[in-house]
Amino acid sequence: TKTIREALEEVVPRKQLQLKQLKTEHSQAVLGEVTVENVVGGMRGLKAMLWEASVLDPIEGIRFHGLAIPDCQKQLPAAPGGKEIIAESMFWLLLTGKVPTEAETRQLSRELAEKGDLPEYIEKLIDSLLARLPALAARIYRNVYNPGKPIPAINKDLDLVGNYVNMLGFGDNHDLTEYMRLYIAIHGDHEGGNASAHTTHLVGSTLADPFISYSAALYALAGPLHGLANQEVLRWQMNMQKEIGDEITHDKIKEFLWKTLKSGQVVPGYGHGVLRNPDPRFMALQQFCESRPQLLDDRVIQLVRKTYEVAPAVLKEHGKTKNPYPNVDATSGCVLYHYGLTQFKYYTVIFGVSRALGCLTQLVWARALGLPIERPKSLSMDAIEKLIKN
Ligand code: FAM
Repeated sequence: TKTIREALEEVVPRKQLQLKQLKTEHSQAVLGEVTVENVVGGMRGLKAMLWEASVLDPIEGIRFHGLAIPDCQKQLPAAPGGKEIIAESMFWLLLTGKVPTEAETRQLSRELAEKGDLPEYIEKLIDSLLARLPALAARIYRNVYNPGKPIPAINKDLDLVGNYVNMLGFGDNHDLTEYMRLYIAIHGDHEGGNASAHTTHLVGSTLADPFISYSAALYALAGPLHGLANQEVLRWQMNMQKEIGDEITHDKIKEFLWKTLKSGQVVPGYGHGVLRNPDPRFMALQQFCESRPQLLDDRVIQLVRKTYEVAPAVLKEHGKTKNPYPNVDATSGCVLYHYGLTQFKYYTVIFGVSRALGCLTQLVWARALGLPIERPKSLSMDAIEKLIKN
């Protein structure tokens, strides 16, 4: 059984060599062209960033080192007594590119639980942040919503998310624990260009420490077009429920969707900067609901499902968004709500605990490969016009 350090040590020299070869043999190779649309359109589509752990295909969705979410669900070890992927097995895959064995996963759980004896260069990057993040996020939750109640100590025999749910005060809810394991594993990374990942990378490229780099990312995650969307979705769904009453019909949902769009708002949970199909993370969370009859009886969960049946056609007719399909946020909050984690404001914090997996993985790689400070060239509109004329 390898430790995560040993697994990483095997990969680092190979990747360092790969980067060296790219730099020496192919540094002038052209990867694409830069158009005015790229520059004025938020850099969408511009291939301008190195990111190792995941690649987002517009149609198939996210792949972690080539593995799609259903592959991860088949191959990555779950918690003892559980079925869903856990953060540790996902983190191992993201960091090393390899599927860990069950024993390696358990060992990483224990190392994190004990804030283990990791070597110094990755200790700073992984152990000091990743292992403590659930406890920190749980303390915030308990202080804000349940002040005065004691927080249970970390159980060294439990996985990271098992401990997190326990500290949040829901440890006896096995289904919520399993949901959170799946949620946190599949939100772990989504390529490098999304706002939070890119922020970590940019700030980290100044050699700011991981706490500062990831704190900056959380501010990006807090925007309603990014991580805050998951709480916005639930608020919006509940307003819809209030307005349309007990009898949920496709026509009533359609009417509500049009009302949202005509008021100039976006439909939260729909659309994406890269994806052009229903998000496989949305599908994985929907499948979780379908395997549990009590979730299917929940009215908000039914409303999410029914909205999915009509929203893509409405958004196509509206004609603006390039992707009329749901992203993961369209469904993630309603299941938390069902299980009693009803404080919307906290949902983006859970996303933040999860996204640390991918962002910190890339920080490790940025350090291991000695990537330079990020510094793209900016252009004024006058400069763009001059370049076009030439
Ligand atoms: N409802 C209505 N209009 C939408 C829309 C939606 N869900 N998504 C995009 N549009 C509009 C968009 O506002 C833009 O309009 P203008 O031309 O008037 O500016 C037009 O369609 C083209 O946008 P796009 O190229 O399809 O999307 P972008 O790449 O600019 O933006 C998102 C991507 C995700 C910011 C956008 O789809 C959105 O605002 N969605 C709703 C918020 C949301 O669910 N965010 C969560 C994203 C999630 F993946 C995450 O980060 N967790």
